[in-house]
Amino acid sequence: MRIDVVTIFPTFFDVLEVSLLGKAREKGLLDVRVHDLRDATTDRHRTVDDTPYGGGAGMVMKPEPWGHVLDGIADASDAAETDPVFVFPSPAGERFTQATAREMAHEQHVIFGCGRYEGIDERVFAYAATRGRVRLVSLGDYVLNGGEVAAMAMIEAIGRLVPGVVGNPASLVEESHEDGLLEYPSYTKPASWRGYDVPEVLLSGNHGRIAQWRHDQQVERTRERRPDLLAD
Ligand code: 6GU
Repeated sequence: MRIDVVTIFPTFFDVLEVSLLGKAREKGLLDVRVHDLRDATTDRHRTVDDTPYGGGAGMVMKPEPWGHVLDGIADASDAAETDPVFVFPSPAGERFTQATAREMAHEQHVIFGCGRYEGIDERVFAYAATRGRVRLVSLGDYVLNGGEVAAMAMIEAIGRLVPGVVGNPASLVEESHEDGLLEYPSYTKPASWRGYDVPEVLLSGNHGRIAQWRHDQQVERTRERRPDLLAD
């Protein structure tokens, strides 16, 4: 899977060199390329933003550098590939969920456009739609300073679902959100620790009872912590 990231803070993405995703890149499972938006500017000050038409607080990212860099990435795209998906992290986007991550893990090419300031000139999204599919995607109902941290979270959520990235695929199945419920609680040795005991059922060796208990725990936790998930 090919992932391009456009940002004015390319070093944010240095962390993608470590841990599971770093290994996946070494193995060639993920081809991640980070582009500095300022390299696509033409003025001496490498300007990427300007004041908003209509007035208001803050600055808006100018369309020209975005057009230039998105063209460069789309043109370099393998001609045989299906159209890329442009993902613009935005608190004004659709909600990013495990289902979104699963969909995107099937893509050949995802391009993340990280906005800063008050956002990106709206015409950039319309233009990107002529070069691929476009999605504005939000992590949740709170505001970050820019798309970088959100893109990183999405890249990790998507990347770990790409076949081969997580060593034991079975470990992806019983996670929170995979079946619409929160994960059941986990325990390891010792069976007794500082007065806290591992639930007896887990020591019973009765796999049917264990499965039932785990499922009950999932439902109970979900009802307590995330009743909205049960409503769906
Ligand atoms: Cl995707 N971007 C920004 N800037 N803030 C957010 C977000 C995204 N998701 C939640 N807050």
